Amino acid sequence: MGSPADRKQQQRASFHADDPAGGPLTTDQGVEVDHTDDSLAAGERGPTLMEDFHFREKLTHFDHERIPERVVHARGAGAYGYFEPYESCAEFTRAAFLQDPSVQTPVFVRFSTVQGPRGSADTVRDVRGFATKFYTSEGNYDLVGNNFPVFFIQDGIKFPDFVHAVKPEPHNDIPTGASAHDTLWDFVSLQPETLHAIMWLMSDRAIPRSYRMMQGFGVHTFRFVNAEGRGTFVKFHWKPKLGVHSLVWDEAQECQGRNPDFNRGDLWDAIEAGEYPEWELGVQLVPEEDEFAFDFDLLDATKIIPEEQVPVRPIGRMVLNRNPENFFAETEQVAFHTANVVPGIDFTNDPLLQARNFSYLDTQLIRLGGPNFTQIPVNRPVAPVRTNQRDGYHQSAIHQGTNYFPNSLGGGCPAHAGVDANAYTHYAERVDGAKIRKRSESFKDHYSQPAMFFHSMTDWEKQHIVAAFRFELGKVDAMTVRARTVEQLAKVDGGLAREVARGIGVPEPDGTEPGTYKLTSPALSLESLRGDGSIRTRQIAVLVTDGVDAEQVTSVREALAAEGAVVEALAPTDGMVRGADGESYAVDRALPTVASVLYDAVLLPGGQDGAPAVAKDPDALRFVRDAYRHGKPVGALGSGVDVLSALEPEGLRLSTGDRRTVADRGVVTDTSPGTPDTEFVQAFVDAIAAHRHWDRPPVRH
Ligand code: HDE
Repeated sequence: MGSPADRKQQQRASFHADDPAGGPLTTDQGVEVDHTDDSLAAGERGPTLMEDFHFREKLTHFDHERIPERVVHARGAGAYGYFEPYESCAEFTRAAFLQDPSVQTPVFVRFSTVQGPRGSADTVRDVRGFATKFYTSEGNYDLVGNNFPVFFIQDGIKFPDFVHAVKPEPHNDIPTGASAHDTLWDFVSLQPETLHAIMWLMSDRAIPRSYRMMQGFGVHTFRFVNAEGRGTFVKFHWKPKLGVHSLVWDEAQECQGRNPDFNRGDLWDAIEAGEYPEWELGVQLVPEEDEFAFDFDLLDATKIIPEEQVPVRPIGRMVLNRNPENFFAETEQVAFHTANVVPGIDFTNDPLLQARNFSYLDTQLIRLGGPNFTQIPVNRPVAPVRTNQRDGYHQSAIHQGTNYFPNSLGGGCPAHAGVDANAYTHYAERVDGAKIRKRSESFKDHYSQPAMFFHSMTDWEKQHIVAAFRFELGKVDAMTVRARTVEQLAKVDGGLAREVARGIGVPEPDGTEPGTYKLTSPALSLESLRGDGSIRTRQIAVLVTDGVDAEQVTSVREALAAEGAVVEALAPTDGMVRGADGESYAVDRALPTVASVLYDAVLLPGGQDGAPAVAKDPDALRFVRDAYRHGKPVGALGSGVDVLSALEPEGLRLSTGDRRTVADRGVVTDTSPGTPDTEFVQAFVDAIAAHRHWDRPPVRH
């Protein structure tokens, strides 16, 4: 435990509860208990006695186990790790954790969905939270971001309205984890500032394949301040090493039932397997004198600074390498707050950020039951804490000495930090204005950036957006709301609005024609975010049954595993299958317990004497069909290729008779029997690295 990043782990270990293996069961008072299966009663069939203190304590504690869930972002998963800068950022900020590449700062990150309650499914269409707590040597810094760079509203006073609209409807608490309902779209159609974030919500960014494969954004313009007191505007970006990858909507929906913990489990499993997820932290820096150099307002959180205009400069990397030990103690009780800043990082007057700086502390007081939540292990800074704050619910510190300032009786301690110390000083921004309740004129353009987002998409991304709008609005009962939303879309792009209108039974509007908004930002397309191109941690299913060519399976399996993929053999029943060579081979999972939506690709090996290995199993056929329809790579070898004829109704046309490797839009085949050559393996690996094959007809989006 030598590295600085271990400081948090050492502190955390000191809070471990006593080892239950170390002695018998006790009460909360430490009294040993010899019997916890029957309550103390007056006679064999008699009433329970009040004096059964063990029973009362056990039940009472249980009755109070739940705390309020987060009002938004209730469902989440967290992990510990570290951050290290690439080089000193002293030119822009004096933040200690951004100075020295040899210093690792411990972090805790919590990913989340927003709309659904704690028990809702992971793969819903939603924004994902990406909140990072840096336990720096100067105190905790929280970067509480999302996986979209823009937000739905411009002023925090609208947050309760927006959240009420998107949350389940008040009369029946429906729908769970979904935005496809009347109140959200009613709000959107009346509040055009939502449109930019709505475009992101309708895009594939809202259904990430993995928390490990999504970007994070600080959203607001923040301010760096260097040692000389010079300020620089800054936007924060997290970029995942594995690239940004998404699910297909049809798949995301099925996944909600097949594995509601799809994203949470994926993060947990990767960390347990030593496949530590990694992100690069980047910053867009804008000198103060360029504050008004843009055709939007830097204080408006519904706008991005296109990367082509201000490049993202990489400044460090974060690795998550440790799962929490107790979900409630750590992931549930972690308390983020946008106002947790350290010297060198400051705010701007973004009215959304200003509201957040109030809301996060306020919400922890109700959620965690009082002002001492900073003493909870996951929230404790590793920097020393010396305050005059005292008492309150759940106080666990035994404070010594005086509790006021100034004092002489306590030796004047804790004293003010000296002038040379690294105390936080607020950026001395000059502020002058009349008290008014009015949205700034510079916040008024609600259409050009949604248009830029849409126009920056590839054709397949645009198709997915249209399909998402049709799905969501198709679930809205009020036709007036559907029509009004389409009218808003028409102000973004006439073609988009008409396409959507055609799918939802409302009149096709005129509207903004191509060319009105010229700006594009290629960096917004998923095509530009492929990551390192590796297939590490991708889940590959190999469908096997008795008579399978086991040698074939073993050779591909080894080759894929060498690339870091996770390969599982799935058979109609669990246990063993008998290979064509007469040997027994272990099955990883029984087909009825899994589904194609839980894997990234599927391989169909050949069978004995040319017999297809899986053809007769309906689960296997459905597996292959779903994988194909969702654009996933499909590999087939020898007689396994015959199984693909089941995909002809889906539009697959195989070039038959070819014995060598043929790779066509993610379908990779080799009809020759026996061990495949490296050409096949490479083609299959490339198909997996490409993630999905959108050009395949007619993939169900
Ligand atoms: Fe939040 N948000 N938010 N938010 N938010 C909360 O704080 C709020 C906003 C974000 O994993 C709450 O501890 C207001 C933007 C994340 O624990 C609450 C406004 C962004 C998380 C709250 C916003 C976020 C929260 C609920 C508009 C992206 C989960 C529980 C002014 C930059 C943190 C809690 C975690 C959580 C308020 C807008 C991200 C109520 C008032 C913009 C990732 O305080």
